[in-house]
Amino acid sequence: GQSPALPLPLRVIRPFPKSPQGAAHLRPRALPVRSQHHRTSAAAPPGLARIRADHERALREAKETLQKLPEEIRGDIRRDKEKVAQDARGRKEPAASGLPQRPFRPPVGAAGQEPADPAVRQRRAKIKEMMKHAWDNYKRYAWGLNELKPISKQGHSSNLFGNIQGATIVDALDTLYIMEMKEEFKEAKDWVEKNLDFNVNAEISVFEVNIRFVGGLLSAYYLSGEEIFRKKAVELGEKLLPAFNTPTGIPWALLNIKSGIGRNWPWASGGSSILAEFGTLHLEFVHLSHLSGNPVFAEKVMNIRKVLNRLDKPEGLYPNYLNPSSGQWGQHHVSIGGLGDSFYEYLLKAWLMSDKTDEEGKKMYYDAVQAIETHLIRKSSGGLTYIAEWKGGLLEHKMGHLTCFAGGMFALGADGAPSDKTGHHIELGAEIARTCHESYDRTSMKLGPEAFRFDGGVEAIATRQNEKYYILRPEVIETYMYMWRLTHDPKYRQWAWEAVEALEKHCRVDGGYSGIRDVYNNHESHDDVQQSFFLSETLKYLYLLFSDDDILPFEHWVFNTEAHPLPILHKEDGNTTLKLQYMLKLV
Ligand code: DMJ
Repeated sequence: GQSPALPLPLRVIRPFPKSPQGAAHLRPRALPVRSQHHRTSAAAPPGLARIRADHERALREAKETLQKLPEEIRGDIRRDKEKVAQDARGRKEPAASGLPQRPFRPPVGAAGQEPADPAVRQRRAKIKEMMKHAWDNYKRYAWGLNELKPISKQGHSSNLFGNIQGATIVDALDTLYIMEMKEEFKEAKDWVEKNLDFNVNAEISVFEVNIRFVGGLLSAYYLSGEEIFRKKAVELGEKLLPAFNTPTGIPWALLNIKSGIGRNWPWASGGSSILAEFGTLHLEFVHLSHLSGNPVFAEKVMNIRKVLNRLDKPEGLYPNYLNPSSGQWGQHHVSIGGLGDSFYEYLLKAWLMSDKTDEEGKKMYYDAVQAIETHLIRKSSGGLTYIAEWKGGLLEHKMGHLTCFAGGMFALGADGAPSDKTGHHIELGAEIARTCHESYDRTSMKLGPEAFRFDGGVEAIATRQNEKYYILRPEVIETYMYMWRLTHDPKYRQWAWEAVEALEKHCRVDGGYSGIRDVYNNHESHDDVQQSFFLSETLKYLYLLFSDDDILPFEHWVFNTEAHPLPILHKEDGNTTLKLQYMLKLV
């Protein structure tokens, strides 16, 4: 609505000559200024008279045109096209115009060599084929919508994104890029350019939109250098800012991005915000400041840390619920799975992404891991290490599929672990990987359940019907990827391949990939959803597992919690400018 009208007011009523050149060359150039005024001016000839006048003018212009040389006509057409394109650009990108110029640094390891070993190469090619199957079907049946229903072959909308559309496209961009699916990347980019619209009346999940849309756009920018992604990311980041308008600055979980009104999930303890949600904005928001030159994004997430650091933590643990008005904890439930998980992940990765200058993030991470080890990590009688949940001091001996990401996190953080604990943290990662592999191996389908228990005589098995589903989640494969990169133990590739075979056997259907309702059953009952994170995470981590380590190397990238790679802001690249140091509270 903010665009100036294109100068074509009379197009619909002008009788264009049916010349081979058509009418395009007659349009903006041929329209005298007066004719634009005809539309609104009181002096315009009414009704038939006006049509006749227009008709005569069109004939006159057509005659003039026919007297022109073909090159002149071609020149006119070119100029007209350029003008229309220019007008359209001016219309579409007003918010972006404020962004500072920024030289684009070519990314390190955005693509790599083919693996030398033919068997590995073949496996990698298979994973690319899976991506193609998922993408092609999304494109065929749900293009432009958020997700695909692969059985009913239609779009699936999740209320996490309100009516923001295109989650699968934005989530898949960087996977398409690193798999060198150039045509698909181009069509995804064109869609973003023409259709991705945040000017909608939508109540969205701040966390989900941040990790999938902001994260996806940031990665697409850092990989391809296409400005449209930077502009869209910053535009969306600005839309999320009103979520922080709470007495403490701890953001709301839900935000209407048109009205700027936020609220929390009605089920969350005493009106609380959720640790894993407000604690999983840091990486993206620091990059938004970095790319926009506007410190406000980084300030918002640094304030979250400040609030957390002022609070007492029971046994050094972070409860999952925090009230954004009072600044007090809600229920004392602690989890490294759902509701808590990526908060811990982002503490570690904030430190890594700052080129190990963010000492505060580092301390918070290693202190938290210490408390987790003491109070939550246990070993089953069968020798499996697991991470339990903590409810007001009592342990629930249950581990979620989501919790399995922690194996990769412990291994990734091993290098910086204090008091010579590097080997211990790698070992912890390996033990969690083994437990999570067991949770897959102990099902009929060799795919892991949503949650598994270590009580009532079972180990690594789901006992409740509503915990037996698998929705194409990535966490176990994610942990294999970190363990593979950091140890090169071939068992991780082996386990990942078992998962590929199970996905192909049970989740692949004609119309894409679907989740499974009960992985202990011999017959598939499909849930009919192809989650966008299957393309952004599961398939990307698999592809990296069967690639050499020089694709998205850890020295240069950290992955956000949706597997979107963000570059490390290296000191020697002049990235720790005063402003950035200020964001990270280093000055
Ligand atoms: C993804 O959106 C992210 O990995 C998030 O951290 C947790 N949930 C899904 C995948 O399971």
